[in-house]
Amino acid sequence: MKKLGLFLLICGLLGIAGMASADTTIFSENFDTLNLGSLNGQNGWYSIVSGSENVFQVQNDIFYQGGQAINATSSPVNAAIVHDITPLSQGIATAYIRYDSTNAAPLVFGIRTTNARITRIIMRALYNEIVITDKYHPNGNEEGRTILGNSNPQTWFKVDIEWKNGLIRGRYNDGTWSEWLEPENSFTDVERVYIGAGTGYGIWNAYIDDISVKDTTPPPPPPPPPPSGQIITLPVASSSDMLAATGTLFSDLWLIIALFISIPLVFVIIPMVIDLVPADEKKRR
Ligand SMILES: [Ca+2]
Repeated sequence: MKKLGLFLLICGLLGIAGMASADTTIFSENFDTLNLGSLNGQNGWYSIVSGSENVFQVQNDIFYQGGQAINATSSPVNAAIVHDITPLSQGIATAYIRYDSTNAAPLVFGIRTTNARITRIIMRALYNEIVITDKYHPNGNEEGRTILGNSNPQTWFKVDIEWKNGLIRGRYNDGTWSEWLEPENSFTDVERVYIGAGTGYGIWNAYIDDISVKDTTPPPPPPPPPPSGQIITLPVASSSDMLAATGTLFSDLWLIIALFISIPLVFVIIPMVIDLVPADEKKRR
């Protein structure tokens, strides 16, 4: 029973190890242990837009989980703050977003390379709408926006961005994924996640919490089995075959015994008999 238990334990551990190799979380941020106040400079987050360093604030009034989240405050410019991640050609970035009035400024969650934006999910409070973009559209037109779903104020919702083979797609509240989109800025690896906020709005009660990034690269295929020869199937001997084989063995034994007897007869006994013949007899011959 002990051996059986050990066997099952090893199987269980191998199973757990196998599960861990798929969809590994490579980055997560819940903001719960950061100091209240500006996010810029804390835990690897840094602003990439001059003049927006203090737009994103750690606060503990409204949060999705833990006890703290980020609130976007008034900004004189379109703000962006980023966190570097291990470059990843295939993955899913997830965040939870909320706004408390339809006048809230747009809040953005997105992925980037070091040098350029790839895509972003925009919370458009004015329209109770969540969209993903594949074009920059600096003039604010609707081109390059795909609606993922309709949202509601004062309700946390989940957004996902998936990327693979240079394409991106989005999902709202675990619903249906959008189609795969080709972003205006091509990319090989995602290198940063970022939070953004638009300027020109008077209300800034938008929040973001619980950001994570998963590596969805499939595990490498198992190595091929070592080369092996042809599998030989040995015939199973019947009882009659066994008896016949036993008979052959005994007849062989008798042959061996006869040889053992005849060898001394030829080489020892016969010469002895010859030597017993008298010498004169030999001469006579
Ligand atoms: Ca939190």
